[in-house]
Amino acid sequence: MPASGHELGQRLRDGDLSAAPAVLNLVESRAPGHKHEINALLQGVSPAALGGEARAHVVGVTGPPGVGKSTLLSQLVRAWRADARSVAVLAVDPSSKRSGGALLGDRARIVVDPADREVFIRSMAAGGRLGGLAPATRAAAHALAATFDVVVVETVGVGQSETEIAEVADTVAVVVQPGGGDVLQFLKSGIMEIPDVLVVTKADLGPVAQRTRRDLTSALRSLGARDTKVVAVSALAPASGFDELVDALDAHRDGLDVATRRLGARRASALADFVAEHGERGLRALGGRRSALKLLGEQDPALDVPALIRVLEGVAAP
Ligand SMILES: Nc1nc2c(ncn2[C@@H]2O[C@H](COP(=O)(O)OP(=O)(O)OP(=O)(O)O)[C@@H](O)[C@H]2O)c(=O)[nH]1
Ligand SMILES: [Mg+2]
Repeated sequence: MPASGHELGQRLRDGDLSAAPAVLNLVESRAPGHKHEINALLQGVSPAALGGEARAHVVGVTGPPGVGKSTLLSQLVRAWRADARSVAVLAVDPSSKRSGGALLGDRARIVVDPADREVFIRSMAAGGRLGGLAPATRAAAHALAATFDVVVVETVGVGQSETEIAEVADTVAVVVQPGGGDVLQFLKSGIMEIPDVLVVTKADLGPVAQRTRRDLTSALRSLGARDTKVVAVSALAPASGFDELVDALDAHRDGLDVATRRLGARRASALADFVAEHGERGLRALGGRRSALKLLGEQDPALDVPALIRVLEGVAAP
């Protein structure tokens, strides 16, 4: 039986990083009564319970399969740890479902110091489609944000996946392969929303990485997105570009109205969780996505995600 949500909420509020494994066990639990406990947990880490927004910088890292996200995170975690920031990484693994079959054989794991108690890494199952987040991942990210300095959600995808990750993350970094023309095309054609930070990996491959960086920078400029930083990194030894990447992520967070972004994230998460549970049929009962979002937008900003879901359920099935 997983630990109680109430008790875990208290441990997270007390700054107890060692609560993380039990938090993951609870949010992934299928045991009877688990939902009630998850709701208690989320209530325990809501802004009302915390007396403000959760402390963490929630960072989404997304990009095509095999681009180098996990290798990059090994270095990024090292850089954050050198700065004494505690880090939790939730790596969404699409391989458990069929549409995520494009994975390379040479997939790398995130490598961290196993003795370091201020780093927590966990793989989680994906939601319904590539780039999708499961309700358990959203809940875990919300909960761990109360305690860790940085919470990372790694997802595989390109194109529309960053929209979904933007629903939980303060800052979305899209990772691009040198010569990765598809991201450039997606950006230019508007298929892809403009990310907060773009990262060109594998800079050790030579001039092609710098060219990709320049192409992306000029594409962003022509789209009017001058604030989006494009950083080139090499994650293989000797690693390079990580100080600049840490700075770019921090700069985005510093420029952010966190309360507004988090409020939007809670509302979007509530709708996504509602749809995961009640399907398109449930969404139709709300009069579609637009009217569901309008309804959510009229709610008290202090409501946590489970309370917002109850509002939707009350309207869909009065
Ligand atoms: N040359 C070079 N190779 C890299 C770099 N970063 C990653 N790789 C290689 O790229 C391959 C894929 O790296 P991963 O970190 O697994 O990529 P990923 O994006 O996490 O992959 P998925 O999780 O499967 O989508 C591995 O063989 C890495 O060694 C880099 O900076 N330079
Ligand atoms: Mg990976």
